[in-house]
Amino acid sequence: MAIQPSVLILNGPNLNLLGTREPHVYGRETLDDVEGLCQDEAARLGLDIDFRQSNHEGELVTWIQEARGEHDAIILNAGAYTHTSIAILDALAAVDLPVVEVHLSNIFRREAFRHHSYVSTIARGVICGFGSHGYGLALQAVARLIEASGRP
Ligand code: CA2
Repeated sequence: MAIQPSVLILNGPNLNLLGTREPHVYGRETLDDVEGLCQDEAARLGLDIDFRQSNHEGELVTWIQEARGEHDAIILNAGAYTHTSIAILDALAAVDLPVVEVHLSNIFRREAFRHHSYVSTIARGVICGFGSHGYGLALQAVARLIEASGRP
């Protein structure tokens, strides 16, 4: 049986707090709920996923570097590092995998400092403002990108 394509889903700082505070901005679901949603959608699409969260920029950089040869695409909600981290941008450029950027909130309806994203400068596409549903949409997008790349 063929091995299924694998997608690394990375979540940045403070996303471990999902469902505990600011439900009007980020919804009521926990990060475990989001992982469950991703598992269901990935099974439907025939993808394997590796779902992780870190509050540390360097750990996210290391995981992105290690994705080479291990995964076929990356879905990234880099949290606040979206707006600040050239290190994460450089790691994404080095790993040379398709990247889909996700945000729970619509960053363009929020403070001006959230309107710029370093991740967007390298992402194949960006999904924001649809809450946890955005992760499912991102999985659909990477499934298409992987298929279009001709991966067996
Ligand atoms: O909308 C998103 O997904 C964000 O990536 C979330 C980040 C924010 O800095 C970005 O601008 C947009 C913040 C994540 C913080 O998550 C919390 C969840 C619950 C309670 C407190 C923080």
